[in-house]
Amino acid sequence: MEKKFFVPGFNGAGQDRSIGIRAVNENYQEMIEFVKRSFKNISLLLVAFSTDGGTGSGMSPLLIDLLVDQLPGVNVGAIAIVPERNVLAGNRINTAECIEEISKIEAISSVFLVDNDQMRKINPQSSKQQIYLSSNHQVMEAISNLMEVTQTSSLYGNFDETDLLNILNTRGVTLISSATITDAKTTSDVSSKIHQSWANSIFCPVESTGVIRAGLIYEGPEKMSKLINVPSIFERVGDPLQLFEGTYISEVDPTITTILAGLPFPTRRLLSLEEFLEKDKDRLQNLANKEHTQKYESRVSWASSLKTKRPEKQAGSVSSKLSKYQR
Ligand SMILES: Nc1nc2c(ncn2[C@@H]2O[C@H](COP(=O)(O)OP(=O)(O)OP(=O)(O)O)[C@@H](O)[C@H]2O)c(=O)[nH]1
Ligand SMILES: [Mg+2]
Repeated sequence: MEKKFFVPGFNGAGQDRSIGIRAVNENYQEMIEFVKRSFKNISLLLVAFSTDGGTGSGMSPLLIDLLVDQLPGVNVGAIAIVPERNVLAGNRINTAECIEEISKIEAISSVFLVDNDQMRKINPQSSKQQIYLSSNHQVMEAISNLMEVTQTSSLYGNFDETDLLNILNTRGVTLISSATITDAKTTSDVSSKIHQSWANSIFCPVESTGVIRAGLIYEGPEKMSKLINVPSIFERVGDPLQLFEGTYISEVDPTITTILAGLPFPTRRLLSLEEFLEKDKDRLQNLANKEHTQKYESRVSWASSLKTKRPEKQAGSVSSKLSKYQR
């Protein structure tokens, strides 16, 4: 069933975040009631929005901050879209403001940063719609696959719902990725396949160390599972505080799914969006000032007088005309 709530009286924000914020300010009670009514018995709520528009970007940080208090027993996280590299200043400003606000919410759980650039890298020729569709699809697929795994039992070690929630309730940036390791011959092959999957997922690539909680799920033949070496997998990002593992032996192509949670915000990726503004600061400031000062001066204003009408004609007296023609 589709569950949608349209905030009455609002129809998009035209990239103006303050309109999104105002919509929540004026309607938060109805919005929270709607969420409570629509999603019963949940343990995690993920709020999905794009950071570079006005509506979602403006609304979501405030809404999440309210929801974390108003939904007892529910953890609240975010699925936030980071725009493609080539977007213009207005979008970049919104993303920077939105991500900063999201990162400061104290009681937030996982923040998934869906990077539209990642899809673009793989499909440079695709339309925006194709990029959006396939990234939406992959995000949902990644999350629902994980939930499916938690419903499966294994003699070799379960990855259950509590494990998943433990990871997803971690505050910070979270990433899910899968690597097929069919051709791997050594433990280092396996580790490097996993590292590649961190760089090529639909989420912002992992940039630095600092994973707090992680999950590692293996599906495939038993023989390949021997090539998994935890220290070498985490060498690049540092050992997490807790690792939750699941091993599911079957004859499918060997696949390793990793979940990294508690990562710091990807400074380099976000800087690449911000740098464009910094580099173009003077020109952008000029553009903004010009809006209020610019004028056009016509060179033919003198010509306006050509059109001035003759003064109202005053009826002369008959006698004066008669006398004028008198001979
Ligand atoms: N991955 C993905 N990105 C999307 C999708 N829809 C929108 N985007 C991203 O969201 C950005 C802006 O989206 P908008 O739909 O304009 O944002 P909004 O929240 O509606 O805000 P306003 O239109 O300004 O009111 C785009 O530049 C994309 O980065 C989607 O379905 N998938
Ligand atoms: Mg829109």
